[in-house]
Formats: sequence, structure tokens, C-alpha cells
Amino acid sequence: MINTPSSSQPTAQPTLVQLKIIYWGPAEAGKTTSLMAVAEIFSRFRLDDVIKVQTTAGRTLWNEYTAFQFTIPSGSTTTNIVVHLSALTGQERFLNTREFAGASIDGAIFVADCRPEFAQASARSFEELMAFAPLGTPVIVQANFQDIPASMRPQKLEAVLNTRWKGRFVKVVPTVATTGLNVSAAFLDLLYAVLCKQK
Ligand SMILES: Nc1nc2c(ncn2[C@@H]2O[C@H](COP(=O)(O)OP(=O)(O)OP(=O)(O)O)[C@@H](O)[C@H]2O)c(=O)[nH]1
Ligand SMILES: [Mg+2]
Repeated sequence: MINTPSSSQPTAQPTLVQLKIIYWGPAEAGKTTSLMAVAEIFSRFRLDDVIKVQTTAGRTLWNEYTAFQFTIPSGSTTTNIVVHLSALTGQERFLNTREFAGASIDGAIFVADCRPEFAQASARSFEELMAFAPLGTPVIVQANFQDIPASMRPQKLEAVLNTRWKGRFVKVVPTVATTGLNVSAAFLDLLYAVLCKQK
């Protein structure tokens, strides 16, 4: 987090807080789709267009990036919060890219692919995030692909993750990234967790 008081005047001046948040998860779990949905839902707070670095087939090569500015009351003044949001590449061979683009994060949204055949890839990717993110980094888990009947449900995913990672994530949110279902809730939950930590 970069926290810049706009002025050293004794009168209350707006404060600028800059946060970096990333989507992390296995390949094709819905990270980019989630970012695009959040970019659309919060379009009036967006600072610019979404930047994409993708293969010709639409796979994330480096990341997709967008930024928002939210202004919230803070005592007698306001705080401007600039959120830098990236969806990282999920392909296993791009671990270095992921680690580079994900440096110095304030929080992460882990997108789990809940279809049964992707359980192992999701577990592996979550383990990778746990090794990568500094202890205490707020993490929200999206239980994605909830529109697929055979998908693991959020309660089950939470129980599975708790067997190894209890206390390392804030909560599990059921999502369908393609319809935008709950992706804004997951994003706001993470923002709240990050801001509570900064206090
Ligand atoms: N049915 C369904 N499809 C989804 C959901 N989320 C994403 N998809 C689809 O899954 C595919 C992969 O989604 P992306 O958002 O590109 O996945 P990604 O995690 O960014 O993938 P990489 O960048 O390659 O790691 C796309 O065809 C999406 O439309 C979901 O909740 N339900
Ligand atoms: Mg992607």
C-alpha cells in the first residue's frame, strides 16, 4: 500500500491510498472473466480502459489490468482509494510471470475452478499462492463455476481448504464469473478486508 497525504497542512485534506489487488488461480478458472465483470460493474469508478496482454486465443499472457478510484468519508475529510486490479496468468509454466506481476500485493482473490476435474489444479494453485503471498495478506476465495451442476459447493470447498489453510483466507464466495454473479461481492469483501488491515 502506498499512503500519500495530499498535503501537510493542518486543515483536513483528502488522503490518497493506493492498493494492489490480484486475481490468482489455476488456468482458465475465470480470473479474466471476473476482472472484466468487476470492471463493468464499477465502470463509473474506473480510471481508464482495461489493459489486456493476451495470446491470440485470449489466454492471459502477462495480465489484464484496470484501476478504480473510490472516495470514502473519513472523519471530517475523505480518503481517495485507488485500487490497481490485475488478473494474472494461470498457466502453470508461467509461474515466473505470475510471481513478477504479483509482487507487493495488498490482497488476493483466489479463483477456484470448482468443476470436479479441476480440483487438483485448484489445490495446487492455492498452495502456490499460500507460498507466494506474505503471511497476513487478505485472501478471498471465489468458488467459481457454480452454474455447473457437478461443481463443488462453497461449504465443501471451505472445509477442504480449512484442513490445511485455516486462518489464511477470509471467506469463500460462490460465483459464476460469466454472469457476474457475486464477483462484485468478492471484490468488495477483499477491499474491506484490506482496508480493515491498513487501519
Ligand atoms: N460456465 C462457466 N464458464 C466460466 C465461468 N468463469 C469463466 N468461465 C469460462 O471459462 C473460460 C476461461 O475463463 P478466463 O476468465 O479466460 O479464465 P482465466 O482464469 O483468466 O484463464 P488464464 O488466463 O488462461 O489462466 C472462458 O471460456 C470463460 O467464459 C463460470 O463461472 N461458469
Ligand atoms: Mg486470464
